[in-house]
Amino acid sequence: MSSRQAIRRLDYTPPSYLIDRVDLTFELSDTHAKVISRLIIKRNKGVSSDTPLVLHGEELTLEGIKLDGAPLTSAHYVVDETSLTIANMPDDGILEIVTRLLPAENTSLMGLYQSNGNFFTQCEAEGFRKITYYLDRPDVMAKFTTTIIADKTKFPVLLSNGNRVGSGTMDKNRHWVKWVDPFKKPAYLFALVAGKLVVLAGTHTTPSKRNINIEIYVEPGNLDKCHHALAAAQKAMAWDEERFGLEYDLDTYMIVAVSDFNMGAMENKGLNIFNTKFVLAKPDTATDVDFDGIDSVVAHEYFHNWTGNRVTCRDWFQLSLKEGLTVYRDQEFSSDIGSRAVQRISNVRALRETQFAEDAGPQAHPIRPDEYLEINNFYTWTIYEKGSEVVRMYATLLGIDGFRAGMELYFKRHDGQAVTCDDFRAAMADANGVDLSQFERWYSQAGTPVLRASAQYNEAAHTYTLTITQSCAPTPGQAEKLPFHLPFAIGLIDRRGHDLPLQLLGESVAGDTTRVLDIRDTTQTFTFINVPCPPVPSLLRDFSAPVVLEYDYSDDELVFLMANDSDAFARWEAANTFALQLLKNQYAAAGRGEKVAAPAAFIAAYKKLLSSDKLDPALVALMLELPRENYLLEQLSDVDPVRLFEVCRSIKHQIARELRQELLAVYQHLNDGTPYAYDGEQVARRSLKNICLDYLAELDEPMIAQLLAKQYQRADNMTDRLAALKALVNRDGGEAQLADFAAQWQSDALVMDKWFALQATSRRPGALSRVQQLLEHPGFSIKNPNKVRSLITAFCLANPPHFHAADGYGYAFAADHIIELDKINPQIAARLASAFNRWTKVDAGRRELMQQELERIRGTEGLSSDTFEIVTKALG
Ligand code: B3K
Ligand code: ZN
Repeated sequence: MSSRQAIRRLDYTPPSYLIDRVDLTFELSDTHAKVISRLIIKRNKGVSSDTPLVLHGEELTLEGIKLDGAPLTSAHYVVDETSLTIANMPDDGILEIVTRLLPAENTSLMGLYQSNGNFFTQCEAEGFRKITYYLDRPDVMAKFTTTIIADKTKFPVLLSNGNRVGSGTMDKNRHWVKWVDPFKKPAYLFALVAGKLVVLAGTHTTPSKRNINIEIYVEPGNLDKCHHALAAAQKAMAWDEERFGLEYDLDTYMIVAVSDFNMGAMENKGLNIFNTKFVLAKPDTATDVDFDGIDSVVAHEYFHNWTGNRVTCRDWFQLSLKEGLTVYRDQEFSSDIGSRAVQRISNVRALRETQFAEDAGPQAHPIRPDEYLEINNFYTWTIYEKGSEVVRMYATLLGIDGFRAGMELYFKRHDGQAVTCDDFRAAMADANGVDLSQFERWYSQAGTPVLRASAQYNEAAHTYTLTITQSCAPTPGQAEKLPFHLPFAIGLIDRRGHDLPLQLLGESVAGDTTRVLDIRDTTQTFTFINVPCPPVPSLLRDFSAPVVLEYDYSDDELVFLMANDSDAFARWEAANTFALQLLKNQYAAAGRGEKVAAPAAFIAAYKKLLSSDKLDPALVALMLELPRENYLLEQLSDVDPVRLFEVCRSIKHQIARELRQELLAVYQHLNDGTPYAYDGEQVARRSLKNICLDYLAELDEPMIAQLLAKQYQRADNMTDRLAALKALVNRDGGEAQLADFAAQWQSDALVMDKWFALQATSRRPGALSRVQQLLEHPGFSIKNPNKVRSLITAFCLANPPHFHAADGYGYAFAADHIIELDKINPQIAARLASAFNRWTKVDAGRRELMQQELERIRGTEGLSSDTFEIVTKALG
C-alpha cells in the first residue's frame, strides 16, 4: 500500500528520464501472465548523470531485468514495494524487464485483471505500475507496440491500442496478435483485452473521406444489445467534426464491454473499455435513462480522444483539464441530439445534489486540487461536474465562436503534449484577446460562491437597479476567498409575461432580452433604463455560473415565472425554489409539532402545470418533481432525516389527493397504447406519465393498485415496467411482481442490478433487513462493483430515511461493508465511505453514531490510503 504522504501540486518537477518507445509482450495463461517490457529510455535534458532512474511498480514479481542486453543483478538495482531504482543509468539505453502477475486474484480491478475468465486492463490513474515497472506518470509519453500471446480457443480475441499489424499461430494451440499505436501516449491510456468475445461492427466516413471502422466487443449472447451504443459512436463522431472540426485519428475505434468495472468507462487510445451498463441495452432491458446514459458515456469516451489523449494532463492535479472539458463536450452533444432544456436542468440538478454537497463538506477541493493522498479519490463531482461548469463559463463569456477559437488554439499549441489548466485558460484568453487572469480563481478556490441579489424599481425614472454581492464560505484549508469572475445571465419580464429588451445605463439602444453581466467584484450594481413597469427578474438564466443565488422572490413571483419565463432553466428553477421553500417551511413546522400542508397556491401551480398543453411534457415532468431528500438535507442543519422524509411524503400525498383527477387524466391521456419507440417525443411523454403514476401510487385505492399492476404487466418496455415496479415496491411491497421480475431476468446481470437497487432504495419499513437478505442472493457478489453499487451503495447514499435510522443500524451496516470492501477493492470502499461525509448535518444523536462508525473504520488495521483519506478528512 502506498505511503500516507500527501502529494503536492507545487512539488511538480519534470521527469528525470523519458521513454521514447515501449514494446510489450504479454503471455497469458489461466494461472498467470508474463509481461516482457522493452523500454527505449533516455535521461531528460539538463538532468545530472548521477540521477538514478526510479520506475514505479506495485504488486509485481520481477523475473528478470537487462540493460542493453546485459542481465542486471540485484547489485545494480533496488526493488521495494512501490519502485525499482537503478542508480547508475547511462544517458540512454534499452531496458528489458520481465514481470509475472496473477490477474485472476486481482480484485481491485486496477492493472491487469480477469472478469468471467477474460482479461482486461484499467490503468488510469496509476494501474500500469501493476503491470510492469515504468515511469507511470502522464507527462511521460511514449509510442507503444503490444504483442499478445494466448490460447486460441479460450482467448480468440486479442486487442490492444492502435492498429493490428500482424497475427499468427504458435505451438500448444496458442496464437499471437501484434498491435502498434502510432501516437505517443502516457501509460494510463494503455489497454489490453483478451477473451471470448463477439463483435458488432459499423462504419463512419469522416469529412476528409476516411473510413473508420467502429467495433463493439461483448460477451456472446449480447450482440442484439449493442446497436444503440454503435449509433451513439457514429453520432458522436459526426458531432465532433461539425462542432469542433475534430476527426478520429486511427482506422478503428473499439469499445469493449466488461461486467466487472470500477467506473463507467475508460478512454484508452483506440480501445475504450466500458462497463456493460453503458453499452448493453434494448427496449425490454433498458430504460430511457439508460439509453441516454449510453449516448453520453459513449460520446464522453470518444471525445477524450482529443481532449485527454491527443492533449493530456501534465500531472494528476490537472485532471479537470481533460475531465471538465470532456463532460462539457458530452453535455453539449446530449443537448444537441436531445432536448437542450431537459439536459441543462438534469445536469444542474445533479450538480446541486452532489457537487454542492461536496463543496460544502469535508472533502471540498478546487477543480485543480493542491494535494492528495490517493489520486483515485479525486475523480470527484467537483473535478467532473464543476469542472464542466467552469468550461461552460468560458463559452458563456466568450460566445460559442470565441470558445471554438480558443479550442483551436489549444490544439494548435499543445497537440501531442501533456499540459496544464493554465495552458487551456491561456489559449482561451489569447484566442479572444481577453484577460482571464481573475478567472483563475475558479481553479484555485474551493466552495460554492453565494450571490445575493436585490433590486429596486424607480417608478419616476423607469430604471431598474440590480445589486449583486458575492461571497464564498471557508473550506478546509481556505479561510478567505477572493471574488470570482463569472457570467450572470438575466432577463426582465413585464407583467404581461413578455421579456423586455435590456438597455444598461450608458447604452444608446436596447439589446437582447437576455444579457450576460460580467461579475468580478464583491458588490456590483447594474442599472437598466427604459423599463416601463416594475418587472419580475429572471436571474441566473440557463444557470450561467455554478453558484447559489439568493433573491427574495414572493410566492406570486415564482408562480408567475413558472408560467411565463422564456428561459427553460429559470422556469424550472421557479418551480424548484417554490417547492424547496415549501418543504423547508413544512419541515420546520413539523418540528414544532404543527400539521404539515402545502398552501393552496402551491397546489394550484401544480394543477396549472398539469393542464398545460403548450409545455414540453418532459419539462412539466421535471417541474413536478419535488427536490430530493439529500438536497434538502443540505439546506438545513441538525436534521432528522426521518422527519424530513415524512414531510416530503406527506406533501406528495397531499398533491396526489388534491390533484387526483388531473394526475389521472394526464396519465390516461399519455398511456394511450402507442407502441414503444425510443424517440424524444415518446421519452418526454413517458417521463410525464410516470411521474403522474408516482404521485398516484400515494393513494391507497384498489383502482390505483390495479392501474400499477396493469402497467407492470402490460408494459412493452423497461421504462414503464420499472416505473410501475418502483411504485409498487414503495407502496405495498410488490412481492408478486418482484418475484416475477427476478424469474424473468435472473440471467441478465444489468436488469438484476435494477431489481437490487429498487429494493435497496425502497422507503417501506424493513429496507435494511431486506438488503441484508439480498446480500445472500445468488445474483449478488461483493466483488462486482455494479452489484455493490446497486445494493449497498444505493442503500447508503440514496435511501436517507433508512440509512439514517435513529438506531444507527444503517451506519453500522455501511461501516461493516466499507471495512470488508476495503480489502477487496479500495476504490469502491472509499466511494461508499463518502456516505459519511455530511455527518455534521444531522442531529446530535445521529452525529455521535456516525462519528463512532467513522472512527471504527479509521482504526481498522491495514486500511487502504483510499478509504483512510476519505475517513480522515470526514472526521476533520
Ligand atoms: N478517465 C476515466 C476515469 C478513470 C478513473 C480512474 N480511477 C473515465 C472517464 O472519465 O472518462
Ligand atoms: Zn472522462
